Parts: sequence; structure tokens; C-alpha cells
Amino acid sequence: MKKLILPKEMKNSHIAFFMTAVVLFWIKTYTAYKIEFNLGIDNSLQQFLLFINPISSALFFFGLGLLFKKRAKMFIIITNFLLSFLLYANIVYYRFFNDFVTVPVLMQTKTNAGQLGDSALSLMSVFDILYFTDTALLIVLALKVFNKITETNRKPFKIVLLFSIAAFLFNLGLAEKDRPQLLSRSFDRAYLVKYLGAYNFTIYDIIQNIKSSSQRALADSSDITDVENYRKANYSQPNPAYFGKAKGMNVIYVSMESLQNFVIGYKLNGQEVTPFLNSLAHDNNTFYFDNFYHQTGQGKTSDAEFLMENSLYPMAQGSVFVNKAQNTYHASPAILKGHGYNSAVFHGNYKTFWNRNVMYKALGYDQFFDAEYYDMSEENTKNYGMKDKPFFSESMPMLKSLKQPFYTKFISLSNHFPFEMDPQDTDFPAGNFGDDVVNQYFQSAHYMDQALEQFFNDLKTSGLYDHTIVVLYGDHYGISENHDDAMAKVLGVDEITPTQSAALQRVPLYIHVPGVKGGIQHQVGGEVDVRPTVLHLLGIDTKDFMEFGSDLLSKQHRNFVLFRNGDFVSTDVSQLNEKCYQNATGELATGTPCKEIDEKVKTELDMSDEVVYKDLLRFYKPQGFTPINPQDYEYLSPKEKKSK
Ligand code: GP9
Ligand code: MN
Repeated sequence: MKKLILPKEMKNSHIAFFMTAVVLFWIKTYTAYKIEFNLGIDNSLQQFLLFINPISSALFFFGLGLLFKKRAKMFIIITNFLLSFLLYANIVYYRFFNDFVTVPVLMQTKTNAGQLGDSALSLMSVFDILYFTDTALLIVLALKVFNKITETNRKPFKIVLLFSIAAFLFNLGLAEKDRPQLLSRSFDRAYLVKYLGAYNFTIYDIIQNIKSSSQRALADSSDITDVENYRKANYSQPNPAYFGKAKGMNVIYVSMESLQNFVIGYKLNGQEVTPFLNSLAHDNNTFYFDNFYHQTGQGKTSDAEFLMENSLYPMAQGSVFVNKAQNTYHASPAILKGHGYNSAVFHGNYKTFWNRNVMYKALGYDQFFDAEYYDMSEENTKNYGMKDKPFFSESMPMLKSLKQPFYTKFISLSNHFPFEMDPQDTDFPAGNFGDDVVNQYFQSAHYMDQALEQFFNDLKTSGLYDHTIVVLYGDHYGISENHDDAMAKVLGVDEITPTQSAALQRVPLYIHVPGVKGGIQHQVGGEVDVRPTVLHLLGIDTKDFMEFGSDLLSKQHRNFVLFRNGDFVSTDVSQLNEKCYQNATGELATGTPCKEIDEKVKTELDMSDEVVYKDLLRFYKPQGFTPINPQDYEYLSPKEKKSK
């Protein structure tokens, strides 16, 4: 084979190989940004920053190779592979979560070993191999073209290092100009990637994580004072019309996987998707909240659980269940223990998934009925575990055996991405919106609705229904923004606007309270608000607890709901991606009507983060609360129970 003709000096030069690696990698990364990520580029400066942001990290990481006398090429190739792998991991993750991989997410992958596998595979394509083209090309070039490198000079390293630092500072300077306080007030990972690039984001994330673990070590009891004052100033008094109306009753929470509120009342070809939930909205003793939002971050289902039971916000990155399970919490099961309640979780997946077996002890759950308690045969399971119908029916005998009053939580699973059903489980037509995920969603939501109806019927037959509060909540969105085209068709609009996109973050919330007149409620609220609402119904005043929610039934219930990325929706205006909109028109607002709530939102997230990151509840004892010790709890399988 004829060798490529290159000037002799080039063939002998580390620098030429290095520069080739930098340019290829730069082009590849930029192409991936354009194809895979939706980073909300608003102006030409942002476009320019997106284009140049891979340079500094490519120069820096590949430049390290120049330190090696003999193995520079090998070092550059390995580094290229590792960085390409990081980019690809972000691509796959983004296809589902619309988000980027962080250190805590990687730790979760370890905890959930293999169980995320199914979903991950459906997000990959054979063409993805193209994201490693430059790695392959570098190997060929190293063997065939740059095969005579004799250079031993390390001087270029210093120059390259200087260039990479200069490139980074130039990049950061321009980014700060467009978005002041980019690094200090960042709730949104997409911003960091847009401005600084996927690789610099990872470095930033690693630094943040080191900072967070040292934060705990450095905190002391005086740190809780500010939070306590903030809490006192923002407490919503219980409404006397409802306070204690469910005193002593059992409590059942149902996490409805990925159920979004748009589906309630929706008709597909004239057929109701969720006939049971639609009728429940009009039940005499049920409050149905139709302006209620999820507030989850990367921890999804587990974040929703955390919000509902602690009335604290989940973490900006990673999940509390995995990263902060060693913290002290004053969660609902622990609070109710002091009022004679016995608590249990039902979930058709294994107890280590999402670190639940550790976290539930910190929350004070007495029992955890996990996959070991269910018939996990092939026909009963799909995707993440038990199908909802067998899950609820097999749970019934266990529920009935609990000592009353009980506080329980059921985590459903069937309505999970990619929403594919086994044919024998669905009698409902798929949608026809040109998008499989959206089309299938109607079938799996319908299946969940049937499972819930069956559960309610079983509760009635068991006699539990008349003295049990049932709280049903959609845990988070199921259909991400990647499916906006199909969702526009579903909603019958030309395109999904920012305010419509925010409205799609609504999830249904139902609170059934025997003997209390309910009704359809339009007040704006979020998952953080449910705990004070339910505890007040049970006759427990939450004013001494460090929580951030506002009782949905209180006359002082506040007028906004915030999201984990710092956005919010209030009764009149919404702040979305740092822009302020008028709710009535969906148009950008004039003046600064969002400013006041924006300040509150940022303060509240900061306060909650203080509590969670610094583990501040270990320094605080609410009045009348008996702290629990996680070590007192043990979740045995049925087999282990027998052999004890
Ligand atoms: C299952 C559940 C998975 O245990 O946590 O759901 P997700 O968090 O991906 O919605
Ligand atoms: Mn979920």
C-alpha cells in the first residue's frame, strides 16, 4: 500500500499527531452537540461559544500526552477513547432524561447494577458507532502515518498548556458576559454544557461533589438558624375546616409512574384513556388538584418520594436516595410513628434498587415489601419489575395483615418509558401521532388506570376504604421534550410553547378523605406541598418541622410552585429558562413581574440545599418528635423471616 505523503518533519512530530487529534475531536463534539442536544441557543454569541467550547478541554487532555517521551500517541488515543465514551454516555442519557450525566448518577448506576439496562439499550443505535470514528482514525494514523516519531522534546507541553488555559479563560469570560454568575448560581446543567462544554461540565461536576462532601464535615448547629427563621416566616397555617378531619385514619400513598395530568379527561378517538381517574376527580370525598406540578430532578421516582415525605427539595444533581441516605431526616413515617402508626412500602422491584433499602430506614419505614414478596414470574413482570395489576392484587393480603393505623406507600411501575405493553395486557388502542413512545403511552396509562380501579375496589371490599386517606400522585413527566412534535399533535396545537411545556409538567394529585367533602382544586402547588396538607388532615401541625411546602388546603397557601432548576409557575406569571412569561397569553412579560418570586425561589432552594447537603437535621429536634435510629430497622425477605 502506498504510504501517505507527508513532510518528514510532520511525520516525526508529536505535535502534528496531537493537533490532528484535537481537530477531529473538536469537530466530532460539535457535531454531537448539534445532532443530539437541545441546548436552547438564543444568540450568535452562544452559538460561537458552543462551537469553541470543546477546544480548551481537547488541548488540555490530549496535551498531557506531550509529557510522554515514548508513549504520547498511545496516551492521546486512550484519552480520546475515554472522552468519547463520556460524550457518548451523555448522549444516551440525554436521549431519555434530557439531562447530562453527573458523578452521583454514575454512583447510581453502580447501585442499580444492570437494572437500567433495558431502557439504555432502547436508546442506542448501531450508527452511534460513528461517535468513535476519530478514535479509530487516530489508531490508523498512529500505525500507518505517524509511525516514525523520534521527538523527545517536552517543551511543546508548556505551550499547549498555556494555550488551553487561555482558551478556557476566553471561553469563560465570554460566557459570563452572556450569563453572569454562570458557575455560582447554576441550577441547570444545560447552561453549563452550552457555555463551557460537556467535558468542562464534568470537571465542574466533580469539583461540586467534592465540595458537597466537605460541606457536611464543616457544618455545625448554628447553620440551622437561618433555615429555621425562613421556615417560620413561610409557614401556612392549617385550615380549621380540614385540620384533624382524618385523625387516626390509615394512609395510603400511590406513586403513579410517569402519569402526567394532560391525560386526565383526555379522549383518544372518543375513548377515555383514564376513565377511573376521571370519575375519581368527581368523587364526593376526593380532592383532585389539576394545577399541581412535579418538582423532581435526576432522582425521578425517588425524588418524588423524597419530596412527598420530607417536604424538602431533591438535589440539583444526582439523587438524595443514593447520595444522602446517611443523613438525618424527619420524614412522615417517623413522625407518625410517634402517633402510633405502623409504616410499610410496597414495590415490585428489588430493595437495593435506588438504594431504597438504605433510604427507607432513614425515613423510618418499619417494613419494605419488595420483589421478594411477589411472584416475579415472566408474565407478571415487565421493564422495571411487577406489572401494576398483579402488583396491587398480590399486595392486598399483605396490606390487610398490617397493624392499624398504618402509613403505606405503593410504587407502581407499568407506565414507565418506553411504555411498551405485552399485547395480552392491553385492550386499548395505541395513539397515531407518529411517535412510538407517545402512541404507547395511552395504552400503558390506560392499563394503570384499570389497575388503580381494581385496587380501589379491593380496598372497598376489605373494609379499609372507609377509614383510609388515599393519596394518588403522578411522580414526574413520562414524555420528555424530545417528543414535543407528537405532543403538539396530541394537544392539537401547532407547536409546544414554553408555557405549554411547563404545563406538561403537571401531574395529577388526588386526596381521598372519607367523610370530608372534596372537589376539584385549581390552586397552584407541587409535591413539596403534600406533606403539610396530609399531616394537617391527620391533625398533626407541621409548624415545628423543617419543611418547605405550603398546605394546599390552607387559606394562606402560597401562589407559586418552583422547579428544581430554579424556574417557577405562579398564578399570573411563569419564569422558564430565565425568561418571564404572562400565563394568560403565553407571551413574554414586560417589566420585571417575575423578580420578586424569583428571589424567593432561589432563597428557598438554597435553604433546602443547606439542609440536605450539610445534613442539618442532625442538629435539630422538632418539638414532640422522637428521633428514629435507622439501625433499628431491618428489611427481611419472607425466607429470612421464616428462618428467624
Ligand atoms: C423503579 C423506579 C424507576 O424502582 O424508581 O422509575 P424512574 O425513577 O426511572 O421513574
Ligand atoms: Mn418514576
